[in-house]
Amino acid sequence: MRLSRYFLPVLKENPSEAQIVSHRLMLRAGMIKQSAAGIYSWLPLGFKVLRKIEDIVHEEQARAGHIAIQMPTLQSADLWRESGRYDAYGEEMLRFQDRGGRDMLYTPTAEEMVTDIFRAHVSSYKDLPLTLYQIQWKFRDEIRPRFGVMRGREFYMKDGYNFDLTKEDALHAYNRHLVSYLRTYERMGLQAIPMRADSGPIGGDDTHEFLVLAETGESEVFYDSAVTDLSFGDRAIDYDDVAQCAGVLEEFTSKYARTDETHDPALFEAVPEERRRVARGIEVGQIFYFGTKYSEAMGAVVQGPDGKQVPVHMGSHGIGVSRLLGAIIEASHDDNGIIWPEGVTPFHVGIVNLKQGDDEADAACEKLYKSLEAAGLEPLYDDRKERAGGKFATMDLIGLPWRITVGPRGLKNGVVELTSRRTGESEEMSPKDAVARIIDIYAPHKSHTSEHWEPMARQSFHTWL
Ligand code: 5CA
Repeated sequence: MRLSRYFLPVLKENPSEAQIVSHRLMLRAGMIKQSAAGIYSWLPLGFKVLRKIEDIVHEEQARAGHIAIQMPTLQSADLWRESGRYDAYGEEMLRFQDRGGRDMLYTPTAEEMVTDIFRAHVSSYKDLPLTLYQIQWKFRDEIRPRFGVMRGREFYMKDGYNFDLTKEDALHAYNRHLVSYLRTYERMGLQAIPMRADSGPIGGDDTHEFLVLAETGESEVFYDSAVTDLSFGDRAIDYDDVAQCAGVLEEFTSKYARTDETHDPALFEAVPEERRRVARGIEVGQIFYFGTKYSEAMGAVVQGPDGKQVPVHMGSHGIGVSRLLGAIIEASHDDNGIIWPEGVTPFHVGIVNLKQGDDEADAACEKLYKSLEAAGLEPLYDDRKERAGGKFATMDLIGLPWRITVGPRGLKNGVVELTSRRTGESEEMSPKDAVARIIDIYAPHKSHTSEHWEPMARQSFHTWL
């Protein structure tokens, strides 16, 4: 993309309504525009990152054997009356009537809808296990929408639902989700710690929230600092292997880590004092096992191996896809702007032409741009007739992890400058070497760390459906 032809409405001033850094930077970098309280339009740069995050979620769900569907945002109240949640959900649910006077709602979550699909089409244990998921807009009429996309009223969520014959099988589905979430967040450059939590209106006893530590987080959290030493890394995992998934759960959840809702001061005391931490966190996901709560209420039964009809065991599993943009920025920024992890960056590399209009500089930039595109990468070329300082400030603000700077002086010596946004370190090299370095940074074989994770393929997320 050439910046002169892009739509990147960056703001010079700090927007006064933004209380936390991620909200401020998303507005300043022209990623979102508020249209009503807690409701946003996604502008090109924000939309691109949202799609990158969505891609990773789809890839990791596919890897775990989960199957994508799409359910409607507008749902009939009747389904929710069957589960008893139409009355129980309260004021967070947006309700309205269609022209025929039928009660409708905008989906805040989709346990009822997915259970209805299941009971219409599945009648035998032979079709189990089954996990269906979607990535879809949700609406919750939060009392205090705030912090931009962090607590929206309309927000984008991955919600998955497992159907299993036995509690044991459903707990394997729970563990499988926990493992796939660890991978998912690490690929986004995040450490999200699974913490024992409270189930709220979804119901059930077994639930973990995934929290990203950040001073601006809305949840108070209590944990053993040993949990922050854990990383999933690039370990091979067989999602059908019950013992392996249980082993990962044990590794990541056996140390003390709880939100304020489930905090137990007596148990916390047992953690060695120097490892006790009280901090704040952003909830970026939650997994639940709730047994037969919905299947019994809604008649989602299958014929078991013994011929008897039994209600299926279920759980639901959510990732706050739109909230993740805020969480990633809270975890990765500096005074000059955002620092995107490679896994989610909207463009792989920025090209800054220090002297637009200079024949040699223009030609060198064009060549870099075309070589990077030919390698399947997306460069953002700042080809505007602006002074260098302004160009650097924009690149720093929007946070591309790598920048190639091209100027007539360097070109005289046959070099351009490659700069890391994270460390600020620059290196001079030939344009050819700079291209090779960028290709190498994003190459599939660099799958060994969370920042250089191998995408399953370089296609769009539609591949995973
Ligand atoms: N049905 C279950 C699992 S699919 C469910 O709804 N879980 S949830 O309520 O925990 O939501 C899942 C995730 O969505 C949360 O962990 C959080 O990251 C995100 N989320 C929830 N409410 C909001 C909100 N108002 N704004 C942005 N993200 C939100």
